[in-house]
Amino acid sequence: MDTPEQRIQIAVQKTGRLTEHSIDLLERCGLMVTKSKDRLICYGENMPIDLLLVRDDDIPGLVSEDVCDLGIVGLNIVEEKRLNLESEGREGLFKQIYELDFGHCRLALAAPETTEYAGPESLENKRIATSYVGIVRKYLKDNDINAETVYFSGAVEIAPKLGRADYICDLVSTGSTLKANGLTEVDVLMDSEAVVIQTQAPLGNEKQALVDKILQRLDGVLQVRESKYIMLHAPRSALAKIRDLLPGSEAPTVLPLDGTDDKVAVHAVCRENVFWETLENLKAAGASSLLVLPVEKMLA
Ligand code: PRT
Ligand code: ZN
Repeated sequence: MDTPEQRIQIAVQKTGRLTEHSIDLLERCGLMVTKSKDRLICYGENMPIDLLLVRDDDIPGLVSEDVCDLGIVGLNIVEEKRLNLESEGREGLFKQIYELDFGHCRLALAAPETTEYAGPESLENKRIATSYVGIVRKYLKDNDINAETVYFSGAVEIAPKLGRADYICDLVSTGSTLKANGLTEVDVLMDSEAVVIQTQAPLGNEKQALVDKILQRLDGVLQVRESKYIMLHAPRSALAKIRDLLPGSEAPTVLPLDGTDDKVAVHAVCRENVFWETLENLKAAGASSLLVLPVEKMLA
């Protein structure tokens, strides 16, 4: 049995927008977890990796304080925590290593529809309600603006109606929450998505090897997300043109076809989606018997 010191702890959001995607991603890296009743910790069954299920706001702190080795959290939360620590004269002891391409949103500034916004200078002497005080203050400082930040832990969008603020700064994905509250997006402070962060504390050799392994698998899972395996037949004379048309592929494999001298089979991994237009262009260049398959795993 592994001692806790030898096991990797990964902090993941307990319940929320990132939970399902985060666990699904780790499962696609080969991790099988036992979901305990209280679901505070999910123990890895086939690897010495456990998931700590917590509020997303706590994740950068847990990784920074070395309670967890890795964490999956929105970049918005990471940046806010980093600025909060910085304002206390401390440094966030975590490094951001991977963008995970889910949980996309933007931290946007919005105002009642009647407000006329002409750039950051319109914020001078105004009140901005937000849960992201650190990021908003930095934005104001960078733009040399004097404005007041009003902290709201949730339901930020009702602040103007309550007369508590002139503007709000909150996360937006579809924009329907803003619309429902009579607000218009006027500026974007940052784009965000889920990221993996890692503690800066040195891990022992064994633990580091396991972290490297899980990160390599993560890389493999992320790389194949859009990747396709494409197979086609082509006349040798059309090879150069066909190679140019294959989207995001490295050197394709060219195989002889039994019974013909001038025709070959071409196999390639394309790291981008393959659209119908691409197939039609390949066909027009002389390709035939085109087949496109999804890629499940990849190890470079
Ligand atoms: O309980 P815990 O603290 O863990 O969860 P939470 O309620 O703080 O976070 P949660 O689950 O709402 O969001 C987790 C992360 O998902 C955020 O930190 C972001 O990185 C990311 N994310 C992506 C979002 C959104 N999209 C999003 N739309 N987080 C919040 N929202 C809010 C938005 O502010 C608005 O109020 O969802 C509402 C709907 O958005 P619209 O624009 O689609 O209407
Ligand atoms: Zn939260």
